[in-house]
Amino acid sequence: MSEYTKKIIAEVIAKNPSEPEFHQAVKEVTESLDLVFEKYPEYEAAKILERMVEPERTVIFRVPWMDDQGEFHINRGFRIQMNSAIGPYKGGLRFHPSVTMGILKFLAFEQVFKNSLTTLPMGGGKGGSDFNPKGKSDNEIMRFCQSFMTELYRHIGPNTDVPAGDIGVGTREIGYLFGQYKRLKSEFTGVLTGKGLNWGGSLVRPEATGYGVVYFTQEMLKTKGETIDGKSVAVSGFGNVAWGVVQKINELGGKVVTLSGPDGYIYDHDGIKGEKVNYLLKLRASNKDAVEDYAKKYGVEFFPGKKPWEVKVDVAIPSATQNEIYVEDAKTLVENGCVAVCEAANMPTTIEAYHVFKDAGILFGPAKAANAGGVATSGLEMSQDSMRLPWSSEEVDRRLHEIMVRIHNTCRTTANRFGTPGNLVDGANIAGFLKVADAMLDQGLV
Ligand code: 2IT
Repeated sequence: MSEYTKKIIAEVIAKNPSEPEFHQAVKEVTESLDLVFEKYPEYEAAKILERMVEPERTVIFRVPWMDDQGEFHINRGFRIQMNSAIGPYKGGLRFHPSVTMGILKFLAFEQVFKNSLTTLPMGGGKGGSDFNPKGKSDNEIMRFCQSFMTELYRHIGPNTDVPAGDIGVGTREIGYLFGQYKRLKSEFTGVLTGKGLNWGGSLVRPEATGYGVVYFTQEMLKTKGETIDGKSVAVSGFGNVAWGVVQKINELGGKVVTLSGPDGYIYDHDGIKGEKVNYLLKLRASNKDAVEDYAKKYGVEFFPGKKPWEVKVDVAIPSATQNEIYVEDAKTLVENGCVAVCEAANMPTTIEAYHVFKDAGILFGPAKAANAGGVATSGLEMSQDSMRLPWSSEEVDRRLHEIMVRIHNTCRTTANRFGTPGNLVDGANIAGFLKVADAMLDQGLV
């Protein structure tokens, strides 16, 4: 790393001392950007990266709500408006007890690069709350969402900032949030994405992140003359993203043999297919945040407290959350003959574990490129909302597929151009950066 980027990282750590995930995300991007700064000194001169690590705005607010027994609860709500150089802030809301400023800043930072890669006009943002949906009733979720929006509404808007879902926020939560926004503003607009189909949502948005990851994996495999057909796949998580991944892998002739939750992982030798796929939606809606029920229901093995990376598979698609693949997991996957890892969750691989994959020379799809199909389809939802004209699922899926092929191409050609052929991490970081950085230069001191 250059002295310049080392200095930036030291400053980020000093200024944000209790945000290790944010440090990690900045480090990971910065490892690639030295290649840019050497070639184009104008970005360093204009302190573009120093600006990009500082959010344009952050909002923290109190979210008071009452449970079904009448007890008061206070949670913390956040929205990080990271970068609006190429469009309105765009990014999901995460409801999970692990949510802190540092987690959301890492996600917002990643989102800036990801949204840039989609080719659609979206800036980057992220938000959420430390609210834990586990064990909550539907009414409790609704009251929480209404209270959350009662503050958030003044900071967002269809041309300002357009939130969506993330962990703990699906169509149900988006519905309650949207309903409250509409009451407060007397406005029916595309202020959120991931909406229901009857009220401005887009076909294929629920599946889009998972589909996009598999399209991206398909493109990676193609460069080695391989396909998904006949491949065994380990998936972690069991939520919305995993659900989409499983469907598309099945469609393309692959077999997903694992899923995981905070409680452990399940191994289904026959593959997760047929009605088992939609059972994932029930697991998620149950608010139990556990995967063991799958093993009980379908009589397959459950490994408590373990992660699926010990299973011998051809492809790994981490789809749960950040930092779920460590060095030891990476080594095991490589030793077991895994040929491709594609990140469906945000930052599931630690920097050290990524270096294991890189040194082994296996295919690696970084999240900000590989999982961009979710937010890209949110962008397509925004287009449909603006036109007030819904597209067919074929139309949306065709555009999503095209976007994923294009992102993969961009990552490859950018990696070539900067002298790291085949390195999609460098390609994604650099291509994502350049578009935003150039827009910032064009707009002056912003
Ligand atoms: O991490 C992500 O890209 C998302 N949670 C989706 C964001 C969006 O605005 O659709």
